Amino acid sequence: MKIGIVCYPTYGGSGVVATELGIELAKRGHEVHFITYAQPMRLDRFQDNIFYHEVEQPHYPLFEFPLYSLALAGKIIDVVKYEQLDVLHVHYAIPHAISGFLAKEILKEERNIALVTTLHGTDITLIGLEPTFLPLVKFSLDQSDAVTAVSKFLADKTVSGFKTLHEPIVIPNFVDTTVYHRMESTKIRSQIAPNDEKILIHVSNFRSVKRVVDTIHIAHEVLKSMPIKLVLVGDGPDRVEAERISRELGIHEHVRFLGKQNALPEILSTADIFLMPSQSESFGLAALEAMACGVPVIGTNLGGIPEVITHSENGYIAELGDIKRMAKYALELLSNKKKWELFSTNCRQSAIDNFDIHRIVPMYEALYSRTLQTIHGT
Ligand code: GMT
Repeated sequence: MKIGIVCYPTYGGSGVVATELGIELAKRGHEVHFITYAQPMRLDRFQDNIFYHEVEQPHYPLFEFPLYSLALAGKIIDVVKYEQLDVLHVHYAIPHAISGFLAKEILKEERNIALVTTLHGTDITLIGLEPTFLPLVKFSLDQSDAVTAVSKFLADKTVSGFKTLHEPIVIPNFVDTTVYHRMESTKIRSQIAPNDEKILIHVSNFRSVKRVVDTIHIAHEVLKSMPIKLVLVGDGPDRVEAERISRELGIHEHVRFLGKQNALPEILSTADIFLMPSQSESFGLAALEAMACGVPVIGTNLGGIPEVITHSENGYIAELGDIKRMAKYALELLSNKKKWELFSTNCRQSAIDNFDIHRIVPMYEALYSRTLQTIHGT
């Protein structure tokens, strides 16, 4: 198939999923065309069958605000027409599903393309619910030929929040367990924890929903009982506050801010526990990547997190903001080698059994084929 993929190219989870999906589809023989405003972050290696089309922003004195949605629709029309695409797969509803619909409508006489929309999180749980966007999102979902959500939680939220005509199909996020696995990491580990301290890790874009400051408070609690290091990977709005709190609590020497990093499997392999104290998380891709590297996760009982972590089997789940309980769970695992090893093995196994890329990507392929058959009446 010839597949167009529209996504945010930046650090967010939806861009990561879209890019990894495109790369895997290309490996499986499909022709994949990324249509984005910048090179997707994970599109960092050469791969046959992959093409990249950059959306250019029009500049005109009359346009006080950038017209990205329209520029994107125009670019999609161009690519569908000249590259003869069969499927357009848009990730994150706003504005991608709306631009996709517009392009599909404009093209319908000459090329009937299958429009597939994948919902990722705040497009449904937060920003999409704003009165300005809600009718646009609902309309574009009802007009998509197929809609998927990355968790059951998100599919349910879509139906309850938008009263969509159809329930989204759940296709969970995935990880390449041959890339994400526990690997030799003695060198990085000794740099981060020179006295062989245990390592807690958190990876995110430091937006407020991620509750990065909670990770500092958890580390502060754990440090009362044992020496540890807290490693924070990523960057974003809450970094400054997290740095300030760690200094205020006097634990800054035990907290390492690594900023944005690409060598995630290596860094995750140094860790003993992954912290995900999020306030909202439709899936928790970062937790899954950690689990594939054998790192048990302590997370909140919100959104799709319980669909990824099984409490007391491969990690722990606590109430939002319950710092003391999360610290207690961390201590329980860090001080019981046998238990940690069991959880670590279970994490890896769950990633392989339930979320491996080779299990999930065929679900998208099957969906594309079904959708094409439906729209072409074959
Ligand atoms: O920033 C993004 O690209 C998407 C972001 C969001 O805010 O919607 O992340 C969501 O998509 C990821 C990939 O499907 C999920 O793993 C995250 O849980 C989800 N984030 C939230 O729901 C807050």
